Amino acid sequence: MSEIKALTGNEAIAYGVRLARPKVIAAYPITPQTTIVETLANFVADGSLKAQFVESEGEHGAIFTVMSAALTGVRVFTGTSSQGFAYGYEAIAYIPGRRLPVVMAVANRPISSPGKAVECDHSDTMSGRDLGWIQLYVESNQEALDTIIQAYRIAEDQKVLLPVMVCIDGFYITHTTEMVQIPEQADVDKFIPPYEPKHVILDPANPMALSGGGTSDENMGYEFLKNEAVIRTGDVIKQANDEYAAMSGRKYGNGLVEKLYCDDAEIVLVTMGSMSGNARLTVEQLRAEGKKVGLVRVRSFRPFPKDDFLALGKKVKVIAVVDRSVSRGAGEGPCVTEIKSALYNVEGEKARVIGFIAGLHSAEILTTDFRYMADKALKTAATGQVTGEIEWIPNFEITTKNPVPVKHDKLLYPGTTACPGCGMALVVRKVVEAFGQNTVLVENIGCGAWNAAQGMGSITGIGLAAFPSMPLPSGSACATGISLGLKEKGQEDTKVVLIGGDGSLGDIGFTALSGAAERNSDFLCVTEDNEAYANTGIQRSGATPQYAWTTTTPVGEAEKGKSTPRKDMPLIIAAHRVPYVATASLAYMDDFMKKLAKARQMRGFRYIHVYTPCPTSWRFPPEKMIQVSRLGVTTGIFTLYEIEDGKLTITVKPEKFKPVGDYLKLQGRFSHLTDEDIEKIQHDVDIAQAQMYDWEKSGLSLPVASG
Ligand SMILES: Cc1ncc(C[n+]2csc(CCOP(=O)(O)OP(=O)(O)O)c2C)c(N)n1
Ligand code: SF4
Ligand SMILES: [Mg+2]
Repeated sequence: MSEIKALTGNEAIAYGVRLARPKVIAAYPITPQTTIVETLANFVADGSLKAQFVESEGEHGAIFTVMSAALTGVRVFTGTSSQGFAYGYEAIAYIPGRRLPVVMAVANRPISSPGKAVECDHSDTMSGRDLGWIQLYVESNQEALDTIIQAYRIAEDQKVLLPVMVCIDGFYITHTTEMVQIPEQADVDKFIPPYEPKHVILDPANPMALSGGGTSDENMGYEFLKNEAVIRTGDVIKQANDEYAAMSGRKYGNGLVEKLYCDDAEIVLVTMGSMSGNARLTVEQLRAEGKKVGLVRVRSFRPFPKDDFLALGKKVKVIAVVDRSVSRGAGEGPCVTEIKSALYNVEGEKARVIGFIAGLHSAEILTTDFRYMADKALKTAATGQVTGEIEWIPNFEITTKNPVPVKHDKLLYPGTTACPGCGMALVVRKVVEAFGQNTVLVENIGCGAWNAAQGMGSITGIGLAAFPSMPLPSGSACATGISLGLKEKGQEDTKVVLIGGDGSLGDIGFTALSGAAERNSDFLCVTEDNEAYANTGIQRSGATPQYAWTTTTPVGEAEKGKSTPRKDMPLIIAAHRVPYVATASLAYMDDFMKKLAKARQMRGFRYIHVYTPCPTSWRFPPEKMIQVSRLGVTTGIFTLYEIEDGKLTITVKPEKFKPVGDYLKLQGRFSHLTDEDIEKIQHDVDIAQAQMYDWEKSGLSLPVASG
């Protein structure tokens, strides 16, 4: 008997993925996709999914990892959203040309415009609609699960061999709970038998090299074939939909579009994704009032169901299309453009096409809005006149206000939106105190920017010139640009400080950080190390210590927290031979302030790494923040030091080290450790401490790169 469970849309996706039995999964957390990855991590940890699970350093890496695993002939899965889609774009664009059946779930969310963009619309996936991916947009949690399974069937079909994006509306679907029927594993195994590609590209038994070249003519030929394959996929999607219906009893229209009351309709509304529920309700109400209104939900945007709209365009008077994204400059949404283009060459009577841009950044599309749209379409049908071909709806605030300078009377204001006991707010405050007014503060997205310094310039936060939401991978590049711009303007006295998390600076943004260090760019970088991606819900980062529980390094039958030791960022930066590297702790504030003052006086690239315990992720009571910080140092887990000219000075030397258990046992993230595990950690810490003290005593400096 198949099971029925209450699942969020993201969990439904993860259940679908587990049923498909992929061999390699790689992903990077981003709201609102994160819980897909977390659920899959749990499946791997509890042994119910046998797959290699890669917690990647960013989306670029995650998507290239699954692409490359697919090159060896195994089934793969990844997922992303918004900025992650943008950051992974090179990899996303690479895959269709290699004809690899990668399946990727995308939790639809806008790509950042000036304001915050943690909402829902289709502008992320729409920006990749022409790359050669199949794009399926779903309406419900059940359809999300079913479509993931169908996606493998479609992608792996010999007539297709293309990647498939399963697009689910962020928050509306990803985070709402519905009853979902989970198909039987045996049925799914029959529907998508093990992936056995007829050609494995990277196979030593049959060596071949993927050409990066080709003549212009040959390459144009490949483009032709790719385009043909996407178009051809329409029939495969239909067949998969029919056969899935035979297996599960669930059918989604003809696979490409789902129609309601279209046979005798005078006008039809066209929708995509979660908005279709309100549209359906409105159409039912209008029908009850005797109005000849129909609904078409576009499920497959690529391939676009041109034939369905050709047929419809000959039957109905008006097609009213609702787009949840906009082709800026074209003045309309991508779906309306497709439908107009499909109908352009139709001879004789054909439907008029009108469009609505709605629901951007999660603006609600209510039944009253759909009623308004349907009324407009009915009026157009009655008069034959199109007035206002494209309309933005519902009402929104036109944000054309001129910026009004805010009068600041303080550098620091009380209050923060961080969790109680968060160390980050303290770090930001101490940096501002030490650096003063003539400073530009750059903050990478993460808890520090969103929480610790949130409200800058209003009643909480700080009153400095600041850019508090630099894209996760690029804070160091942005700080470089700001410092060079100020120099060109003769404002060399203005200091630039970049604050970011261990995840942003150490993983996804490490390339830019290393570049800035190697160039000796003129700014201070402060890393707030809370040993996790806290802002997205406590996933593992490169700085997460071995054995620690996080949502992507769970503790289960098959796993015991993170399996590898933490990345030592300050020492890696020191290897760049920059003017100044230091570590700091919130329990040793004098030491931290001295280091900030020293870094302020210097020029070039300076780096301070602050161990910043996070009560929420590390699972200890907020009032113990300073105690945990202090124990981190007195047990020898963290060493407080400075490195100048490659030489190490330890700045805080506990008289006698305490046992590491005192530190570990205060934190829930280590609660699964046995006495034996703790002994092993003690052994590692003893060695690391001895090495640091020996290095200082030797007076030796870090080797300089030759050449
Ligand atoms: C390209 C990209 N991918 C993913 C995200 C989602 N994201 C926002 S904050 C964050 C975690 C950052 O971790 P860290 O730098 O350690 O900061 P913390 O929240 O722990 O302070 C992630 C993964 C993003 N903003 N951009
Ligand atoms: S999750 Fe941790 S780092 Fe983020 S605001 Fe809360 S305590 Fe601070
Ligand atoms: Mg962090």
